[in-house]
Parts: sequence; structure tokens; C-alpha cells
Amino acid sequence: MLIEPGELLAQINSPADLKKFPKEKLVQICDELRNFIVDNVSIYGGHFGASLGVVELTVALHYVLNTPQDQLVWDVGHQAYGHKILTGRRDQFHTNRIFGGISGFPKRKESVYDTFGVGHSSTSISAALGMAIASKYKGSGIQHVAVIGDGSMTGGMAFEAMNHAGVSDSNILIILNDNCMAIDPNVGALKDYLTDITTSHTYNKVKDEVWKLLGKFSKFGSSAQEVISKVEGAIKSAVLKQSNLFESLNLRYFGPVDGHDVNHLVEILNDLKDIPGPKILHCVTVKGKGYEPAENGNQTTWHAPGLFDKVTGEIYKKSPAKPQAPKYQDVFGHTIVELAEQDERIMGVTPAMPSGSSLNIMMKAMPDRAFDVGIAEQHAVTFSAGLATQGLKPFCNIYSTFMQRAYDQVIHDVCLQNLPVVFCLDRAGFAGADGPTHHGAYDLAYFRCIPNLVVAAPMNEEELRNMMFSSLSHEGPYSIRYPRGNGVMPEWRMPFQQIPLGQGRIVKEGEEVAILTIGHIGNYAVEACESLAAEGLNPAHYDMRFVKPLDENLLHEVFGKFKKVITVEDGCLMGGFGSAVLEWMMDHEYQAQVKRLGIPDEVVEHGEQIELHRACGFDPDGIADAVRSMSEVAKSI
Ligand SMILES: Cc1ncc(C[n+]2csc(CCOP(=O)(O)OP(=O)(O)O)c2C)c(N)n1
Repeated sequence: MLIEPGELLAQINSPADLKKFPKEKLVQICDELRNFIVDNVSIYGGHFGASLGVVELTVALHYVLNTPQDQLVWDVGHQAYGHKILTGRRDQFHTNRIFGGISGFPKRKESVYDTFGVGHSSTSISAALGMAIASKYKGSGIQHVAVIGDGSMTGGMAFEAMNHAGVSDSNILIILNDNCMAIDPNVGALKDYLTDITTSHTYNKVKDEVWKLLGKFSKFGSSAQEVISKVEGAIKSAVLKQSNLFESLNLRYFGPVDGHDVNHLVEILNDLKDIPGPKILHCVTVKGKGYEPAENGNQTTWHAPGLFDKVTGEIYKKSPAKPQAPKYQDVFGHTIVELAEQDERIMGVTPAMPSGSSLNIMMKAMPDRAFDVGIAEQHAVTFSAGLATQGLKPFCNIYSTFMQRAYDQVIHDVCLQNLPVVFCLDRAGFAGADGPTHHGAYDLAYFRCIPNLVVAAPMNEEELRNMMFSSLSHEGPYSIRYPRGNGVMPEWRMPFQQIPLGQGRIVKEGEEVAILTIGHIGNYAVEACESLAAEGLNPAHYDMRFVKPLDENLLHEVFGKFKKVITVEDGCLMGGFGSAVLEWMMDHEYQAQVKRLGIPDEVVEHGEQIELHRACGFDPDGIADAVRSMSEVAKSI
């Protein structure tokens, strides 16, 4: 079903069309844009609250800037739906995040208006600064704007970039979109600070005076600029500098302003165009603005609510007839509490993903033992290392894709010192609709080469629990990766059992071909074996459980018995589990025909997980096909 845009939005196929409207029409355009987002996301899904919160900012930016020549960089990009709709993608918007459709995030190859590919947070200031300095070097006078949320501002990269921007002599404009939320409520001292300056009366009074002066002078060219600098210098350095974090980094600070007053935003952005140097505009917005349930309800739920009834605000829930297997993240969330009740060394750490990782269960049950440290993966890892030096047992839960941020910390701060941190890598393997920026494709390969680090992956809920339990008696770092979504065991609360380090298991005896799997994807092999049985084929199946250390006894058994081996992993083929098996085979001078199934060396786009597994040939049919293609029995049938 195609959603009809409103009367004015229907006429906007590019920012140039938007500019044709007089300022008086901008409020109506914002309303229509907001409605279009609500209509589409309620039916087709996607991120929600963040885009509603920046509707006015998006319209104002495209109204004032000369995009795509002027460079607009969105941080994370989950809030850029309005931007996509105004920049020529209105009629494709219903394909957002769907296999073969447009991406849920800005993407350079999708549009010239998407100046920088995003998905991971806190990159926008660095990227925009690079662009600004490049344009200065080339002598072009274009504008550079980074739009960054208060959550993303907690990421170290944002600070590193501001530290550079403050001495850069560039004209970059940073827009801080402050809605007090990350996915969960934002955390940390910066959040408190932003709340303070947003609500302080004295501060705002002084700021308003400065603003008025700037407004008066900025229109009158360069001599006026000098006056501004002097006035600013006198007032700001006396009153603001000591008290303003951004000013002390040499960024001119403007705001806080109401991020939902589109006409005022247009005025301000026009004024700021004439003010040289690096600057920051602090906009106060409301996540979910304009859609009552999202604005006033649970903003975390409405970050990405799934499909919902636009009129009643009811989020559709599947109510399956028979009991469902739980999500892996919930098995983690409940199990860590269960273990922590028995073992007082256990602590929980998440960088800004309490709900996504289900660590919020522990944060609620044991608030002094579970920490949301902000969007700060590097810090989360080294902070965990610090806890471990003191005899504690931190479980540091980070999505596989975001762990890429903290690679050096894993090596340098944890593994070289052999500290007993347990890494739980959620969303490992294909992430699904979020696409390539979020696929947890690389962790098996990038963890496998680090000394001391155990690399484990459960095939089901019971194994996840037992690996968490077993990691407690391990003296060094231990990683456990599991995918997004549900497991396979509705009855999952089994008593804990030790899994000896590096011990795999045989799932099914068989003949001719052996399938070796790692992690949850092993369940596809089970399905494949079932369908092959109907054809008279009987491959063996091994759940290896560990990529490091590999189960050498099991591998001797496999390569002693089978001359045809298939490895399956929901991870990159280069350097991953299959590579580990091949290396082992060569080192032990076995000869076998080995077929590796997994993620190829290319950027795999977004889609449902099963669609992507199918596209890469390791869904149940793909595994069955691999067995058929290797099997002499199959050829003789
Ligand atoms: C490096 C990294 N860690 C975690 C995430 C997951 N994530 C996506 S959006 C988001 C919250 C961003 O908050 P903010 O920047 O304030 O934007 P808002 O959603 O509030 O508009 C988080 C933590 C991410 N995208 N990148």
C-alpha cells in the first residue's frame, strides 16, 4: 500500500522544491512530513521517535542550506527519515529497510544528499570536520553541518572531534539535538550538564542578550563581524566561558533553542551561516514529537516500535498459539541475574544498550552491580578490565558490530593481561533490517587471533546459560557470541552444567559428509539434515561450540572418518570458523574436501536475517544443497 503524502509534501522532490515555498508554509510542511513518517513506519516498520524529533530541524536545514553542495552529516542516521523523504526518496520510502529497498540509514551510494554513511554513533563531527577542512584547502565556501544527538555526544569520538574542531579554524556547525534520550534514557555527567544549561535562568538570560546582539550585527558584513567578536569576547568570556563546556573547547555556543519552532530555526540557521569559526547550536527537542503515544509514552519502546495501529497507538504483538522460545538477549539478561545472586563477583556492563541487551533486568534487580556507561564501547571494555583487576567478574555485553569500536581495548587492556572479563556479543551474525553497518559479521575472525581469548558460541539457550556459567571458573577472558532474535528452546531454564573448555558435541552421527557448525546457525543444519533424510542422505552434524580453543579430539574424529566436510558459520568466511578448521586440518596433515559456508567477502545489504542467509547460501536449503553437491550417494540417486 502506497501512502499518499500531504498536498505540499507531494510537490517536494528535492530541497530545491522545498525552497520554493514561503516561510509561512513550513509549519504545514512539517506536519505533512511527520504524518508521512508516522503512516509509513506504522505499516512498514523502522526507527520512529528520533525522526519525529528532528522534523523541524530537517525542514529548516534543507530550507536554509544549499544541499547537496553544502554538506549535511547525520550522526547514527536513524533520525534521517525526514531527510530521505525531502531528498527525492519519498516514493521509495515504503521500501525502507526491506530486502532490495532503500537503507534505514544515510548511505553515500544511495543519494548525493547522503554525504556520509552512518549507523554507528558519534562519527558526524569528525566526518564533517574532515569535509570542512578539505573544502577550505580547496578554497570552496560551502557549509558543513553535523547533527548529533545528546546520546551520541557521549561517545569518545565526538569529544576527540570537538577537541580538534576547536582549533581548526573551520566553519563547521555542530547541531546538538538534545532530547535527553539515547535508546534508553541518556546517562552520565554530560547529560546532567546539558540539563543544567537548558534550565538555568541566569545562563539563558545572558545567552539571550548575546544572541540578540549577534542577530543584530551578523547581517552587516565583516566589520560587523569584528564588533561581534568583541562583544562576544567581552560578554561570553566573562560570563559563559568558565561555565560552558563547549566554549572552553573554543566552539562558539548558541542556544539552547526550541528545536520544534521551524521558523525560528530558519532564522537562526541563516544567522549562523554568517558567523565564522567552529560553532555549536544546542537544540532542545522531544523524541517522538507530535505522535502522542511516542511523545508521552515509553520513549524507549517508541525508538523502534515495530508495526503499530496509527490511530490507537497499539503496538502489534504476535500472539503465537504455542509457547515460543525466548530471545537470546533475554536468556542473557535473566541468567546474569541468576548467576550474580550466587556469585558476588559478577558485575554487568553495557554501553548504552540496557534494553537491547536486556542488561536492564540486572540494572533493576542489582543497581549497584550493573552499569550503563553511555555510548562508549572502548570505555566499557577498559572499565571492565579495571573491575577484573580487583577480583571481580565483569560481563561486558556489547553488540558484535559495536565491539569493533573497542578492538584495541580487548587486546591491549584485557587479553594481553589475561584478565577474566566475559564478553557477551549480542546481534552476532546478520543483524537483519539495520543492514551492513550493523551486521555482526566479523567477530569470530577478529577475536580468534587474539591470544588468551576464548571464543565460544551457543547453539541454543541451554548452551548460552552453560557457557556463561562455565566462564566463571575460567581464569582469563572468555567471549560468547549469539544472534539477534529467538532461540529454539521454550523450556530454557535448565540447571547449570559445566561445558569443559573447548569441548564440542556431536548432534547427529552420519555417513559420507560431516557438517561442522558454530553457534545458533547449527539449527539450520538440523533442519537440513531432516530434509535430506527424506532423500536417503545421512550427513553427520557436529556443534563445535568453540572456535578457540577448537575441540581437537572431535576434529581428529571428524577428519579420521570423513573425506567431505562442510563448515557453517553466521560470520565472515575470511579468517572465521571455517578458516580455523582448514588451518587445523593442514597443520595435522589431513586431506579432505572442505566446503565453507558463511558470509562472503562483500558488503551484504539489509533484509530479514533468513533472506540474507539464503542469499549467501547458508539457510537450511543452502546447507542441504552443499551436502547434495558433495555426496556421491546423492549423485547416484
Ligand atoms: C557505536 C554505537 N553504539 C551503539 C549504537 C546503538 N544506538 C543507536 S541509536 C542510539 C542512541 C542515540 O542517541 P542520540 O544520539 O541521543 O539520538 P536519539 O535517538 O535520541 O535521537 C544508540 C545507542 C550505535 N548506533 N553506535
